Amino acid sequence: MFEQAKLTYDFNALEPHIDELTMQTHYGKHHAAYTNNLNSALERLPELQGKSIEDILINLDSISDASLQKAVRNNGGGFYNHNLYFGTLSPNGGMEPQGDLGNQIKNDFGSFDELKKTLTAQAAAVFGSGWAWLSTDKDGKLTVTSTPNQDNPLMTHGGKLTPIFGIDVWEHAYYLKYKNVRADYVNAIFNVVDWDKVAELYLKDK
Ligand code: MN3
Repeated sequence: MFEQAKLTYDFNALEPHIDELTMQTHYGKHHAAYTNNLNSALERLPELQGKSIEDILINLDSISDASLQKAVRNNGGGFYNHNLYFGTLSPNGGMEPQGDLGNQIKNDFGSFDELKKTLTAQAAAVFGSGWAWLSTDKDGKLTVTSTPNQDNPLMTHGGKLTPIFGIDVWEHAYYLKYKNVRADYVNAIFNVVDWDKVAELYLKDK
């Protein structure tokens, strides 16, 4: 049984950048539904019992039943992606990345501002629902990509990339406050990114 990671802040804590009602709905309804639906699908896949979500998502092809594979892809992706998303936001965020992550960003993108531009452009370019990602490989090199739906870099790169930060650009992430203006939401989210947390994930996963 997978469980949603507990939020370390209140639903209203990310105001005004992410509004309370969006957080309630996003965490309390959307993320909860992905988690429940993942657990339901896994009840029919006893061979996956005890495996980590990362392992399951990297090896989706091992699920031979096409509809179950799709259910695990969509809901397992939704479960994992939102744990990462909510876990890297914080009312105390918005600072610049420091330490090894800060140095690697300068190395791979030139500056933190350039990384933000690249992530923002990827987020804007997603047609329909999806995500923009910052990922690391085993050598610590950083890459920005995007995926449709609830896919993520674990799936698209067969475990060679591990996401350490993702921007959810599904309309449910921003529509209540920002309506159709995705760009304003993407700009605002940088005020609440906990780069210390992202740096922790970077050191763990590189
Ligand atoms: Mn979402």
